[in-house]
Amino acid sequence: MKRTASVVAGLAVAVTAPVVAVAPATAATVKVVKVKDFDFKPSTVRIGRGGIVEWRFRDRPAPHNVTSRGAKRFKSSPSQQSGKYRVKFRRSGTYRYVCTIHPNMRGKVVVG
Ligand SMILES: [Cu+2]
Repeated sequence: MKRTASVVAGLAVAVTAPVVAVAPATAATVKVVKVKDFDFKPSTVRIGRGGIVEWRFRDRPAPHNVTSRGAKRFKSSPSQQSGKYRVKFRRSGTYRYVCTIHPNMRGKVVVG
């Protein structure tokens, strides 16, 4: 399935296991965050366990990234101008993240 392949591609840059997991053939909820106008829209996303957050980079030519704060749980390409990045959140909790290029760009994912 194309969706499964996309999730796996997102996992390639994941640092640790707890946040992401491959669950093939499961129709997981996907919530979209637009990366646009030097902001994450919406900046807070709530999702159930096992849900997927998909960041869509729409701020060309400005490059951005999605990098978890604190423990290194997820990290997109360091300088992304287009395309998307997906993370599957398996455990409950609040996951704060930032664009390391523009530290004022901050968001969070609330799982559970
Ligand atoms: Cu940025």
